Amino acid sequence: MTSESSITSPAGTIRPALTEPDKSRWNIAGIEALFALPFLDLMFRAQEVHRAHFKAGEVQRSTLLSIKTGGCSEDCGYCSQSAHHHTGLPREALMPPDKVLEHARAAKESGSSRFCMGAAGRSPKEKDLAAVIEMVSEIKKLGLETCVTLGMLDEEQARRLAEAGLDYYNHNIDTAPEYYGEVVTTHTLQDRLDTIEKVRKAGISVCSGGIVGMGEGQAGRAGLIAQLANMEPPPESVPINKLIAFPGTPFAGSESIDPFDFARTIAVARITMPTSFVRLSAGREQMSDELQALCFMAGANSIFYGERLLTTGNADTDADMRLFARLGLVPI
Ligand code: SAM
Ligand code: DTB
Ligand code: SF4
Repeated sequence: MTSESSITSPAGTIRPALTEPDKSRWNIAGIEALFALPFLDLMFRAQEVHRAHFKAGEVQRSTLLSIKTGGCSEDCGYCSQSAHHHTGLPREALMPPDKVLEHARAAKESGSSRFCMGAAGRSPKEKDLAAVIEMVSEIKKLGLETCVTLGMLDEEQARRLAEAGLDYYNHNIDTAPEYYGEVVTTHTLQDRLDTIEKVRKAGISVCSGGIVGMGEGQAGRAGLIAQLANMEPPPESVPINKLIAFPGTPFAGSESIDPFDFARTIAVARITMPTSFVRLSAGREQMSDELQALCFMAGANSIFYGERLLTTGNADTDADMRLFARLGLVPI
């Protein structure tokens, strides 16, 4: 529950004063009120919260690699890797550990602090999990943090990953509870929450966020953020992805989200999850430098760094470092 009262902003306009939540519970109305703030007020609030919890300007970098691509049994409407859609994406078996390690070394060299490995699929097969466990322990030796995203896990699988030293497990809730069934039908939001719970119990940090730009509207974005912010505790890492409208997927024709609404989503994530890293994730390649700068202003303090995401391109690393220099951002 948020506490609200009316105060006069320095500019003289009346705006709701939304304090940080009591006992870390946020209700939808409180989150919608944040979205409804005048843009500059919202940005100001997000900066205040950001600076109270993080060093301003420091941005963490994670490099992503698809270690098993395509042919997925699930029907997530945004995903190029679902076998339900006709995206023409070639299916690739699990990448051998030595090749994954080569990519991890290159990521370390480029300055990334975390190496994230993504595998398509509803849940990992035993043979693949054993290989991923080997990858995690080898990559840890390079001095990189590790993150994997392998779909749904059972308790034993989560325990084994934790034992290998896995730092983060990525499992996005993707959209608001009310909108989930419009996006995926082969599993439920509750399935995703159950896996997150098992990951948390195993002692692995949680990376969970969502996608905006799938026609969810502001109410949908508020629902997504409420679900994340009310986790106890909220995910340590919160990726906010801008839909990459992949040809052949049901969401290919989605209308692009207004850039200011995208920045608003980042700001609301920052305010409601003050101690989480908020990652400006998919979609950066299509964003202007100015929109990215606004997102950093809004409290984003992490990016995917490297030429590729999973099946699509990412912003160029040289361009990223030029942008960091122009903005005085400090890569960590
Ligand atoms: N199969 C695993 C899973 O579903 O968790 C891991 C891979 S899945 C591709 C990881 C996340 O990537 C999704 O949950 C979604 O948030 C994001 N993603 C996938 N396709 C995307 C797209 N076209 N645009 C933006 N984000 C996307
Ligand atoms: C996340 O939230 N975004 C990443 C990562 N976690 C696994 C994936 C983005 C995928 C973008 C579309 C693609 O490259 O296939
Ligand atoms: Fe499969 Fe994950 Fe893509 Fe859904 S998001 S279709 S589970 S790879």
